[in-house]
Amino acid sequence: MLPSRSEFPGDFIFGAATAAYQIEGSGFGGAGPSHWDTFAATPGNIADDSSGARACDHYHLWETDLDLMRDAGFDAYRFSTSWARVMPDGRTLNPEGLDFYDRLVDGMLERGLQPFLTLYHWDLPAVLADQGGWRNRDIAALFADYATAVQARLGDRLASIATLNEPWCIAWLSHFLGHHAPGLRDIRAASRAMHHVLLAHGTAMEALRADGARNLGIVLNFETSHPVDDSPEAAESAARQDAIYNQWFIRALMGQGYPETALEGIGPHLPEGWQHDMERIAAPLDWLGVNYYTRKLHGHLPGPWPNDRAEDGPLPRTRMGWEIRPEGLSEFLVRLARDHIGDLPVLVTENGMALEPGEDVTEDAARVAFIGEHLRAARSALDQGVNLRGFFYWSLLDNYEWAFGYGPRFGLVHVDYASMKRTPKASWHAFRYMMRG
Ligand code: PNW
Repeated sequence: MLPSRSEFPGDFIFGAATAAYQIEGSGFGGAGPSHWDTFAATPGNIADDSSGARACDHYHLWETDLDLMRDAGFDAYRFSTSWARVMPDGRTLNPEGLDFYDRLVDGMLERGLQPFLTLYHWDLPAVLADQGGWRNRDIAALFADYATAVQARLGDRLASIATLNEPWCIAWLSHFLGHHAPGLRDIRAASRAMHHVLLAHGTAMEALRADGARNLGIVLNFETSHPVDDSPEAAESAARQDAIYNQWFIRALMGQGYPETALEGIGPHLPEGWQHDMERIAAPLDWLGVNYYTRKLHGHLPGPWPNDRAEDGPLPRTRMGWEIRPEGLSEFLVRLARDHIGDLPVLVTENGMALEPGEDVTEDAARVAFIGEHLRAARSALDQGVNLRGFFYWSLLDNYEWAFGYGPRFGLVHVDYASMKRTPKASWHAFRYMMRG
């Protein structure tokens, strides 16, 4: 059972989230290829060697999907625009792409759903990736141009805009750990990306403000870092990962500077003169988005900085292997308010779980329990004074789970990838029951 809606403030926003590449289908409607199309085309990069070429065919079934959002009774829908669809070469407008999002936003308003846009959820135009992508400083101005083009067309009807989804994933997971496009394992590339994502955010913020855009934010992912044992090396490793994962971005955004523990290894590779960008990066935000899924245990690994070994501990896990630890959500929200953001409005922009294969059915009681526990953790953060304004479940639909392909299913709604039939799961019904209050 989910908690009752009346346990939350009257204007608390409930919604579900998706991302363009994971649901739309790519490579038609005038869209250019993104670096995810090229990354997925290399055998071995994706668990089932699949791509987002068809995904959930949301590009054609978007009305059905918005109906599912409305019928669940949600207040808001968090979606993303694809840069490669809006600008196939990263620079030139594709009117057909913007037309699609124009219809989508009108469709949300017709159904009483507030449109929460994310401008970048990882589908970088392949042309820009070939020019160095997030390693190249030019990305900042190009991203700002893309942001203002979308704002010019949709801005009058949007409830809010997030610049980037999960800079840690864009920079570190993709350029140091190599799990996501462009699949690099290179500390220099990763370090530059760690700075350029933030510079792109700050540059876009400035341009969007100048164009009168409202309610601007960014979405960060957080993962509590715990030492794997009681050795001093493990304590050091957990602290280092906390600095890279949980502090790097929020500190810079709040004008607190990059954390020393992370600068030790990243600093030597940062672009020259990076200090002069810090003011632009710290452009005032209207809200912060928090994505929370799990925790990690960290220990020492021989090798070059950051010589970390990450593990999952003994708690029950989801299909992703991620431990379930709801109290981490309230801990993070409280810590963010105390150490970084104070009273700034915050939204949980993603939280969700994938089920074990075989459990990927519509009777997803484990998911209902997971959501209930995390909503209670969100409620606890409110009780502790956090200015929490809403909660978005990840995801509305089963969809393309990046490097894991179509295996893990996060949806409130089951998708049959052969027929594209949508079937609401018990978790969708639980939300519907809750939303009716
Ligand atoms: C988020 N990690 O990704 C994304 O915003 C979604 O697109 C994605 O489907 C969802 O979480 C579930 O995975 C993450 O390795 C991917 O720490 C990987 C990590 C964190 C977040």
